[in-house]
Amino acid sequence: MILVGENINVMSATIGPSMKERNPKPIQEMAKAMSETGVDYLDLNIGPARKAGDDLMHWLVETVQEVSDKSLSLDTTNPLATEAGLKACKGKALINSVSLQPERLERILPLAKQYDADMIGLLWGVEGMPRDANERCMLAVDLIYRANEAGIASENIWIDPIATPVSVEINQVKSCLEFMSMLPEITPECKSIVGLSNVSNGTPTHLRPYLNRTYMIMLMKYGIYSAIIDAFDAELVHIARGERPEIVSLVHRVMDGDDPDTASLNQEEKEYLKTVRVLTGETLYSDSWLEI
Ligand code: THG
Repeated sequence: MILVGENINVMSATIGPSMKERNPKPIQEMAKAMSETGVDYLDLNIGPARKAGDDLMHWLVETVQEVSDKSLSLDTTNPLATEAGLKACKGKALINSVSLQPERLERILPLAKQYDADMIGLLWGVEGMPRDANERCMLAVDLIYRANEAGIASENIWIDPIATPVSVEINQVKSCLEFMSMLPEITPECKSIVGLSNVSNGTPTHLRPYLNRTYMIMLMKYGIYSAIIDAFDAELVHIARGERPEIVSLVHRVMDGDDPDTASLNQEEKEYLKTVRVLTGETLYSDSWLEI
């Protein structure tokens, strides 16, 4: 799997102010630390960056490239900032969060073509969030058609069905997964990506990794190509690298309807079992799901 580290983002308590002050040190330290975790891409998330976003993204790309050779993902809704980032990127860039608003597509698709960049097609439509797997399919078809029309090959498109917090709406967690099982039929060429931390948003910080890791394993059953992750979750990276096949196999068996005897499971296996039951909707989410 391809892993995109999410930690350089404007919402972060240390990175946000460093971006604002153009203070390179905390950002370069973060980029160096992330580069050692085994992620493939660094996501540079500057948010909407309405004011001087182009200056910020240009500075950020150069600042990160001084200390890291990782590929970069440009995450902003400001198209001027995207273009400034594309100009500064040494390698093939990934343009993040290309949603289906016509004005956004009009600006971004020609940039993706011009700079020969990959793009993340975010399944966010004119009416906002898709409600189920079918709406995601319709948005995906629409997005791929428009991108192809603009000269972008399907293999350069990474489809993101948008993961949502398990504590808010379990049906959306299920739809995102269901969509992933349908994607190869819609388009065998396109790649896929999911922001795993979205799933655990709003849950207790120390428990987030359980949800992120288990959801990734569930998505792996349907051949997910890549994930946006907390680069410092070393266990998540191990799993993605195929180093925990027995845990992956347990989760997949449970998804197929297997009901293992809990007495035969160790502590870690029990935790995965409880978490997969929450993410399939069989158990209602509560902050104490691991203790029940
Ligand atoms: N899909 C795509 N792009 C995305 C997302 C997605 N970009 C943004 C987001 N989702 C992925 N990035 C993050 C970044 C940080 C967090 C979650 C997702 C996060 N941060 C901690 C918090 O808010 O509590 C800590 C922040 C800090 O470092 O202080 O959870 O789905 N295409």
